Amino acid sequence: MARILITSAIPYINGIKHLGNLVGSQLPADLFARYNRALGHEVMFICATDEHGTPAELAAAKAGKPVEAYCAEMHEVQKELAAGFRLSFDHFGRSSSQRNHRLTQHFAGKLAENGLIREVSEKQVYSIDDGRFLPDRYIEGTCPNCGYDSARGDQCDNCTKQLDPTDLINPHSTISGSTNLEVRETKHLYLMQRSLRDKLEAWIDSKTDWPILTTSIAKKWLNDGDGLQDRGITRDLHWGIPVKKGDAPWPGMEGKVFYVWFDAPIEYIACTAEWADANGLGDDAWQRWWRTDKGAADVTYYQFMGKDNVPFHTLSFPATILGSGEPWKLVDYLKSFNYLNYDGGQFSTSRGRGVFMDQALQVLPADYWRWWLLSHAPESSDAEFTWENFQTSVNKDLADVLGNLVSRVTKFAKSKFGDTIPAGGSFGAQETALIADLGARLRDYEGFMAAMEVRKAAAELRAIWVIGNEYLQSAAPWSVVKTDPEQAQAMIRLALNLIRVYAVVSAPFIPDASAAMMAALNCDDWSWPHDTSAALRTLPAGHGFAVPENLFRKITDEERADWQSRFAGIRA
Ligand code: B3M
Ligand code: ZN
Repeated sequence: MARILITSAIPYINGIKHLGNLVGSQLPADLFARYNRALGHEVMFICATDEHGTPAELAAAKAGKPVEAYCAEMHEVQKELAAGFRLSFDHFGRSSSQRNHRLTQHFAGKLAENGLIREVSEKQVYSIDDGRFLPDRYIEGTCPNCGYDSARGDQCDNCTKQLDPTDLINPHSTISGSTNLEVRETKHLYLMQRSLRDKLEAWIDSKTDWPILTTSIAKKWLNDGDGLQDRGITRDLHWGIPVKKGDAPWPGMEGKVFYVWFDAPIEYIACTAEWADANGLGDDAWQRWWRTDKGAADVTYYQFMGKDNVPFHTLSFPATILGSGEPWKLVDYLKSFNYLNYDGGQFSTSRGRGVFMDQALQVLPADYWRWWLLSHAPESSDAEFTWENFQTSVNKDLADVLGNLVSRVTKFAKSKFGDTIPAGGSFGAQETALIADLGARLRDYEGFMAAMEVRKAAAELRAIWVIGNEYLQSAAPWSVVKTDPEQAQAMIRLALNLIRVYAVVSAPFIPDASAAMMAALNCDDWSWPHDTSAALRTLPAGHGFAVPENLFRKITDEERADWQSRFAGIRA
């Protein structure tokens, strides 16, 4: 049994996430967590809301609420939606937790102790009309690297370069649009990432099995131009984690908070401590996941995120960890995703374009979305959601292939042989062939799942469903029953067992349908089919079963057209 730590990028608090966000981090992380639990591994799956920074302050102001209350409310909203999508986090925490306050201050203190923090008096953009400093995201202008005209103060969305607000050409405030900006003096802490460059490079170079997307982004920011830059880790904001050196005050930094990207990844660790607190466990319970001196040496740590988050996880966060000089766990495998587009354009939270998590669940249950999103995950390139494609996938893969098999087999079995699994006959050549074919495909499926090849795993799972249909098509128990009822009984016994195997192996993708299949089989044996032949003999003759409700319904052309126009506009 292995020990597997999984974190998903933690979603910003300021609004409901769209399906592009979901498929780029939380959903594939959930797939991987469920798969590893199904194999019997010990899994810790962590996610949280990312609650600090200007976006949270501004969203709260817009909602007319104090920022603490706004964050508390939005955390509950996101938590409920995560549950709606069956995201099986062991804990869904909050980056504003006391645990994260203490741990973030602890890391900053260690970094200072190790000579990796310097104080910088810097000039920062102050918006006279807004009456405040304008950090990061609330200044837009032209990217000095690629010329994109809507680059944000912290990063260019076009070329992914991490930026400082003063780098921008022709800057303006995104709060008011004002260009009435001036540069004022303020003091900030900088993490001296440059001094950690060699360590970071050696570490990245040791990750020979990372996806190309991940390594190429990491290498790019390590080596491009003048290479890795020291990063400001404090901000002139009210809402955030107060700047302290461990437990001690930090002279000269009163009234300032840590930069949201400094504390957000630390929340992965803090969240595991929140999990321990919530379960009445001591510090050793979470430290055995994170501290290699306290039991985490045998943990394998996987991170899931969209490609825009990769630089922060391959450079900034590892710099914090390595710079602390303490034996914290570093990520072992970083799975990153391209973007999902929406119907000929981009999903966009700020512009309200696309389908958002709450809207999706109002239209159809989670499994339909999980299946489409995962089977079309933007891995090797960007992918696109269209309603036509969604309709086709749901109707063909889920309704015609899987749903139809389950309903056909259970209905036929019940009508011919009653409420229990029939005892007659024995497996012949066709059944033996199916067992061999299924076994080979299951091993391929396991390979893709272990490698987090999400699309390939989905395609293999679909192929696993298809061979069951093909078997039934050619074995044709509905004809055989007329001439050789014993043989037809053996076929149906196999087919009912096949449904159990399908429930087990499909559960990481479509957990609700799997549960319904298992319930119809009056069974709770979720053991993984390592031995295909034995797995297809698990449910014995005489075992009771029922015909389940239709597992999946088809999407009609009218519905498709209706949803397409309903979600064509801008979300209010
Ligand atoms: N909240 C960005 C995002 O939601 C950011 C991720 C933080 S991961 C530590 O894409
Ligand atoms: Zn750029």
